Amino acid sequence: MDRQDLLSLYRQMLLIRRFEEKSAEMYALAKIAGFLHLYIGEEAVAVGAIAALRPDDYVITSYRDHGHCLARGSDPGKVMAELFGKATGLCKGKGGSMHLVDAPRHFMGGYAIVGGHLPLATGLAFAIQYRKQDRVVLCFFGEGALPSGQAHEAFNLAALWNLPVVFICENNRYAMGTPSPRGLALFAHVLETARSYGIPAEQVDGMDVLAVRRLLQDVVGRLRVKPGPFFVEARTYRFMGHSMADPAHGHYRTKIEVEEERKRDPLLLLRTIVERHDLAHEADFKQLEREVGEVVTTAVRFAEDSPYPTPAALYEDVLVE
Ligand SMILES: Cc1ncc(C[n+]2csc(CCOP(=O)(O)OP(=O)(O)O)c2C)c(N)n1
Repeated sequence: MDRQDLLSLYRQMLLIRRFEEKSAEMYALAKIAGFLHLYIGEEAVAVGAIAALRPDDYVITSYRDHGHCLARGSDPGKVMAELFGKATGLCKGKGGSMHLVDAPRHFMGGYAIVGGHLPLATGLAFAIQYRKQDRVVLCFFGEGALPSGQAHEAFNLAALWNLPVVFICENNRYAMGTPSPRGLALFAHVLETARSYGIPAEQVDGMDVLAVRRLLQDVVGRLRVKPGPFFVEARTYRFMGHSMADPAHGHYRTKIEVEEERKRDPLLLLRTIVERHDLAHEADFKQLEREVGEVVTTAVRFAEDSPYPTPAALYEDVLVE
């Protein structure tokens, strides 16, 4: 990878980080209502994986979706306006944080029901096969979705019909306030869960954007030629609470653990590599901070200045018999 590529990955992760820090601030000011689940700490998974895609490939994810949407190239102003519930938002302010969708970018959402979107991912992959295309689907979800019935139905059909879908399990070791080893009988057997359906599976360091990108480039390249599902377990960690309603650690994990994990901050890891290879320096990173800061400020200004949907909008985009 050259300097340009490396800095582009860094910039995307930085944008997600600063965008979400700002949205947390806006939430505290009550400019954003409802739920707000931050992806801070997990940026390398979405950025690394989505970097391996073509623009016509599909991406689908859970409610922790800001990072994936921004990594797919959605306009930060429209994403922020959606969080604000404004008419200029990605979904005209009707979806909010958990339901971002950007169809022109083939970003299919944003789903709040744990495990609910896995069958949709399989369905998208079926559509690709039916139309004889060489596109792929990336489906992101937390490890908490793994024991759900829908996940198994999705794995079964994807394996049975050799559908081009990569299931990416973002294993951050917690499902809300429950350490996953306490809630999931399969926690020690995540890869075997997929393999039991005949789906090849690999683990990757989800804090290392380059490792994620390398694996996904390899997998996606192979799936285009020989379709079939693949399963990735990305070992990652969320630095914030489950949602803005929760503290960063609370009773279920210690402050020391969070501090320890922060030493492997994906931004820090990439920056260290770039600096070690003498490809960029303090001034370059300061410049990136300035640029990204400006993008986020502009996004907030756009959201603030935008109107709320009118009452009449209640009757638009609704399927009525
Ligand atoms: C079917 C269903 N059950 C319960 C919930 C409530 N809930 C929201 S998030 C969550 C934990 C999910 O954890 P995980 O899948 O590991 O994802 P993470 O939040 O760690 O990214 C639960 C139980 C839900 N949204 N949907």
